[in-house]
Amino acid sequence: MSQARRAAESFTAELGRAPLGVWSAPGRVNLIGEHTDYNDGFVLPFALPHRIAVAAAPRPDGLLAVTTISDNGKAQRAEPVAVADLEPGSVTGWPAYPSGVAWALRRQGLDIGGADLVIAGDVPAGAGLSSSHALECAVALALLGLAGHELDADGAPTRAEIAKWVQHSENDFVGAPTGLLDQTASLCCTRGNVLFLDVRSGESEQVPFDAAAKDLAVLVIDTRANHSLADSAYGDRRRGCERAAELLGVPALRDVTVDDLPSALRRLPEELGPLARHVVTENARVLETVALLRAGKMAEIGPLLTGSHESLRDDYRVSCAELDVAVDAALAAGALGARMVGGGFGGSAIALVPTEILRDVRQAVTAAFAERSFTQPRLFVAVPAAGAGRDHAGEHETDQNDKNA
Ligand code: GAF
Repeated sequence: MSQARRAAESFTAELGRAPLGVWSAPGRVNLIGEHTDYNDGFVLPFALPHRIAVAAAPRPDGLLAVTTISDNGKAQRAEPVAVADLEPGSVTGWPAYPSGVAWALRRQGLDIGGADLVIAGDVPAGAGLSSSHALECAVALALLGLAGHELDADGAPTRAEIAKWVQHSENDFVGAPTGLLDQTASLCCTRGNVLFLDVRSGESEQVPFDAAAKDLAVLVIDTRANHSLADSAYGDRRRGCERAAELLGVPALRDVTVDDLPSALRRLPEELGPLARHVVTENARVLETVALLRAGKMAEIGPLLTGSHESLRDDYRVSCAELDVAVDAALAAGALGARMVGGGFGGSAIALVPTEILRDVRQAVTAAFAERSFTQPRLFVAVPAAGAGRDHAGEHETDQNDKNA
């Protein structure tokens, strides 16, 4: 059953009336371009078939009442909050995510009123696949839809604008200093494509990505590790990059080219050099990857993926034992390239694998984890799925089927 249908049926069961509509948004993997978004750089994500769906209806009393439905169908209700009274710090824990979106939309002057929201989803939480952003994007579309701003309609807020508002909610209400990658991926990706986004200009291009047509597959390896360092380390890295840009006299590390790098490194203190080197070389790797994909040379992007991992591991220092084992085992078994994705310190890796050896790579990764007594990883093949939108009966069923690939 699609997540949209689960959310709609749960809404009716919990609240005794039908929702006005259902909106959903996907998780993502980033093919390449990690920790570049908050440096004004380039990213290349695609949407997963896994989605978070929000069934919604307006409430006349101005309260936001949110219920989530767990995998086993159990409902968890957050304390209803008055939308007009929302301010940073007023809501904590998971309800801060939907509340923050309502707050951010109101800050744009949008007439967001009370609502009942029932949320169901299957984006693995804590797996670095952007479940919280999928939740926020789906809530944003639901609240906008209830307020009469139908997505993609004439005069409606654009997807890129909504992504910025969701980022505002995440940064200033939830308190996580994240960039624009995940929200833009969830809102702007399209089925069958990776999204090449220039974060500084906001320009984007849908680049076709049909791995199966090249006898390849993108294997996602959710390591199930989630190290507590992640939040503080993310902020540290971000501040380090901002400081490096300041010392170099540029608006952001995006402005340093690979040719400038040797002289830039001479001017930076020892602890900031590797951060800058990662960002500069990663931006270059994204551009090379896009050029190869445009030229139909998907198999040749493998070394760029692996180069990205090495840079994240050695220079940016956001990998961990589980991610390194996943990458090394996949490569040793014949993957063309592999890398960690997302913020790091746990979560998921991806591997680009010839389909004829997919089974061997899966087995090699599973065996490597067993050998080290790590929790068994969750493995699936990811195919670029549709971005966020309003769900009409059965609309995302094809994507749902892709999850079983
Ligand atoms: C997390 C953040 F939310 C993104 O903005 C991005 O910085 C990513 O880590 C690293 O590329 O997912």
